[in-house]
Amino acid sequence: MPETEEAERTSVDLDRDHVRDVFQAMLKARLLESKLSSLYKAGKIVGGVYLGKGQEAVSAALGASLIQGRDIFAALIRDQAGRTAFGEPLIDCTRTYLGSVLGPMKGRDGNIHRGRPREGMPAMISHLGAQVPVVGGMLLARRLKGTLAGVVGATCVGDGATSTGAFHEGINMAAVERLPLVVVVGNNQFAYSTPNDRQFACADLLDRAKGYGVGGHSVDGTDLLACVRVIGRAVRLAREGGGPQMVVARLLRLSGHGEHDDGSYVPGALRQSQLGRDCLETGIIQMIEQGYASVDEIEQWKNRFTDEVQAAVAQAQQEPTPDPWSEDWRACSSEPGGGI
Ligand SMILES: Cc1ncc(C[n+]2csc(CCOP(=O)(O)OP(=O)(O)O)c2C)c(N)n1
Repeated sequence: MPETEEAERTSVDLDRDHVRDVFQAMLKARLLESKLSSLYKAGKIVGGVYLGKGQEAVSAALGASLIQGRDIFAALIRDQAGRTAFGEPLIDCTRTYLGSVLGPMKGRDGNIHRGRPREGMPAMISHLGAQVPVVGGMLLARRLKGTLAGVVGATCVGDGATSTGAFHEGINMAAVERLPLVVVVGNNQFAYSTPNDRQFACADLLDRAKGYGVGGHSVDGTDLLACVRVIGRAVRLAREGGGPQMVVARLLRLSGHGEHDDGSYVPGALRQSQLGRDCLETGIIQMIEQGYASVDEIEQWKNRFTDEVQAAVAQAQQEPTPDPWSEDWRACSSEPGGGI
């Protein structure tokens, strides 16, 4: 049995508080995103809404394995849970979606394109795979400054992103430099409506890790505890000097590509398969059966997070949007010699 599958199945005790943190981030993200979906359908959000429904276990397991204030996390469109686990406040999300001038992007950039670079969260780049070289570059910069010790830089990508040039160049460079980079691939079987067999011809995306000489790990992305184990292990290996690590998580996205898409191209049989399990539902069962939380506790968390989501939406809704007449920002520098 490959080492990683063994790690996935092992019954090694997990840290109770850590598992509870991961689960709470999943739950909070699901509640927040279901509110965002309603706001979108009510016409209250400008631009697209992209959800991580079904991918929360993978994303939260990564976000919670990273150390706030030290590590780097470049979240992508399915990473509300990872952002929450890494410490992004809900208000950053609602302010950006609702265009508040008080948000981290000051109401100038849309929905998921938000970040706090100084706090280790580069603002999301839409171009697929592009964050792999960005995180690699940030790690290299820390090496040059002498501040890389004990740091991990991580990003998530989809299966489609693994066929882009930026992904390959980024992984290759990180492998050559043995950077502490973790790339988690959420293989949700589709890149928009293009299925895996029209995207790549290798048997498994892990073959790509082998090709570049980086550590490879495979995990059932619908299994909360397996995600905590396998992704946690990959982060630990990178932190301890093992070089770049790639995790491929098998799952299905339980929403359309964005809320404008009904996902009707996903075959029913796939939805009914193991891949189509809802990681939150599986996670609730695991939490209760394995004693990480009680039914009552989960109910209390749900109520508390629902209130927090409502409060974050209400606050952002009453805040001003940018005033074009008082904005002094421009894309091109007005400094002498600074323009294009
Ligand atoms: C370089 C580039 N090409 C195309 C797009 C348009 N686009 C955005 S998301 C997406 C599909 C992404 O699929 P995948 O990487 O599998 O991630 P998923 O959405 O399934 O999580 C495409 C084609 C883009 N953003 N960047």
